[in-house]
Amino acid sequence: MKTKLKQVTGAVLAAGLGLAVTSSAFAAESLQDVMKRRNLSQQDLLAAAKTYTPSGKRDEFIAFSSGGQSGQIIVYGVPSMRILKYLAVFTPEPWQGYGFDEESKAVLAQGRIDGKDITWGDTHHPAISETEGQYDGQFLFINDKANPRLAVVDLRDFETKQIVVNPIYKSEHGGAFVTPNADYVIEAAQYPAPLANQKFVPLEEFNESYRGGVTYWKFDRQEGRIKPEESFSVELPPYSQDLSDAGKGPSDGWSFTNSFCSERYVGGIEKGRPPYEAGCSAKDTDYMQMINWKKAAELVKAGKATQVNGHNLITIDTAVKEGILFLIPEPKSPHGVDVTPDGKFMIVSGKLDTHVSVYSFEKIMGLIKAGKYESKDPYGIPVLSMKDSLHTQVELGLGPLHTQYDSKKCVAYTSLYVDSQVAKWDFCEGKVLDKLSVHYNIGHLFSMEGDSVNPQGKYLIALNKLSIDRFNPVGPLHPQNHQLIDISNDKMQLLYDMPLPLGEPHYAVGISADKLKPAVRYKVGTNSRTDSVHEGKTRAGQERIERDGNQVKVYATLIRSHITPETIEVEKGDEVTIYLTNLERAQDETHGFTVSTFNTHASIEPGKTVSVKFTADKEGVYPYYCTEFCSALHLEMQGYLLVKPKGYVAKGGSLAASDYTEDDYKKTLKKVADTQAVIDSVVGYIVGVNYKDFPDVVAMMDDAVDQLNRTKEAKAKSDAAAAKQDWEQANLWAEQVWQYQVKAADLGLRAKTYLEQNGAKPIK
Ligand code: K7E
Ligand code: CUA
Repeated sequence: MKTKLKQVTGAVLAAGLGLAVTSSAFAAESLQDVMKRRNLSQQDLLAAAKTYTPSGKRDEFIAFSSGGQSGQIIVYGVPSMRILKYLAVFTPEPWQGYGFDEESKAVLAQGRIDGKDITWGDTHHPAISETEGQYDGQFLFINDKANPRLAVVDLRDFETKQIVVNPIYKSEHGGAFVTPNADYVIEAAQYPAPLANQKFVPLEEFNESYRGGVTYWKFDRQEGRIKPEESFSVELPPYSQDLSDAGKGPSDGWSFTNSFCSERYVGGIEKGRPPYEAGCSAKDTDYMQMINWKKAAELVKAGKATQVNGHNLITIDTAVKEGILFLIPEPKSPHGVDVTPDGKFMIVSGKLDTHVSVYSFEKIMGLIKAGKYESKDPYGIPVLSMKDSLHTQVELGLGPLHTQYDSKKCVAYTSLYVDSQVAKWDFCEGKVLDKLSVHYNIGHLFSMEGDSVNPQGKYLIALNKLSIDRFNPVGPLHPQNHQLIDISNDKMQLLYDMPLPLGEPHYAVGISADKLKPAVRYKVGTNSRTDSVHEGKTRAGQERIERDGNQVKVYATLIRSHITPETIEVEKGDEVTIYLTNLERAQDETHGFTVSTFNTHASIEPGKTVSVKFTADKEGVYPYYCTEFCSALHLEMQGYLLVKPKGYVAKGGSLAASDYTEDDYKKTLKKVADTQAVIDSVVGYIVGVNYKDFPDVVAMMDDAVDQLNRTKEAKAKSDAAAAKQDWEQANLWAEQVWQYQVKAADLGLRAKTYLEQNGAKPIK
């Protein structure tokens, strides 16, 4: 039950009855008592103090974590580790109406491949849009490894706006990574395949006809959308491309992509061949693939790209001829490549090597300028000397994977998968500074804004896989474990374990909370998925049902606590579209909408217009209702869809009556008068302070005035009925007056509380 009801009824009662106060005779527990009872150490208390976030307090950072196989994104606060939201991206999610209303279905439909719906994703790497290399908090991108796709989330409303399908890959992994001004979003392939769609090529022709690549999706910040026609890819050999990163500072304009299985080994264990894992790690080195994407973009503009599946592709031959593609050996089966905040170094971790390798961009440029190549790979791509490209190599431990950066100069953190540790080290000097054991099999790790040019330090989070033994058992499939680590001091301190039960998160990013400025409502009539005015936008009083042949369009509105219209009559076989506009302006006055058994659901936040569509293919009576506990009379926020047989003729008759008396009517009038007194006192307070300085309060007051304005018509109807001594109608319309009052009082009390908590000042 929402507290609003309690507030209103409480206030109504308090006006007449006064309040009882309860007291307690129990002694309070001391900190020592609690430590003893819960078996906590001093160190535990210290950790608790660093992560505990008191009720009502907010987090300093917000993390966006991939949701792995859930195809979603998980949003949580740091350091509290409180989950705030799951963002529906590639997978239907009913709470948000995602995949159940027409607007979000249209977004999901952008992700269809070969004409088929794909209703899940394997999300790996979220990336926040950047301005000059710093997180700007405007957009979020994430990839789908399984079905090569990329999604755009707008952080103004935390909704997925666009899904683009990679036109040439069959899987991808090295995305999403943004260039320093988010001009491009990088997405690299993973498992090589023929680039032409639906083309069969036998595995025997792997070396000749299978390919990988890196795609650069052009992002239009103004529109908040990727422009596929201005995007392009650079073709790469059938080495399995892996993680990528964009250069910054001195290395801006370049991108770096690791590879594994540069052996180009093809397994076939069922035919007696050694498996992929053996053949793919036979050589000592794989290749880092360096691409000058700025020059590549110019080549595309100059018409030097070929078209594959209608997409711009710079072939390996063109890339080599134009001098925009180079290879550098790296220790075998590398995983992460992470450009340092100053853009001078690329740090590569080899899963099967105990070292991290720090490559010097300056040295590499020296080799390229001097034309000093060690060799060429089988596709004619120049290979630079690994030795001459390295700044240093540091032995960290077993299974280094990913690296993040601190606000302190030269300080990096690398995850050690096999050792289950985090290594803190200095990449300038090449020395280890500290090591911390984490729970188990750490994959990625992330520090706050730790892959930007301006890392914030303070916290590091370890993303552990396969969280055996850690939490209360919940069956053979375990949650994952995100571990919060304090990195503000020389020694790292483990603070907290958070189970994440929504797929396997790979990477996550953390941003200063004050950079996020999401809206609390939409402009009335907004289609949130296209950011434009919805064709079904409906204002109060414009509600209607239109029919054109068997097409029925319902223009409905929602406001506490009714849906207009309250009855929808259609015939069997009709195609029904219901446009739903939430007329509220107050924060969080969300309504939901569903019709029994038509597999449809919408979440309608203030101002939003969404539509649900279905064929009324069965006769019957189907209640519809609001699915969000939005108000005291939420359960009454209902209506009926009546699907009549074709050609049904009404039999006449009237709706059941309740026989209200004059007494009932008078009681209702008393209730109305009492509530009005509460409203008057609340309004007295609000207009006595500088409420106009608080936009949220102004919005609440707008809604409250709306509600009160409606009482006039209801009161006129009530008075007219009373004059005719029709106590039934007189009482019911008086009840409706009270409904409007209750909602106005509710808003008024919320506004008053808000003003009191936010330091409103009396006006003279
Ligand atoms: Cu799991 Cu970045 Cu996809 Cu490493 S990746 S762990
Ligand atoms: Cu609207 Cu419940």
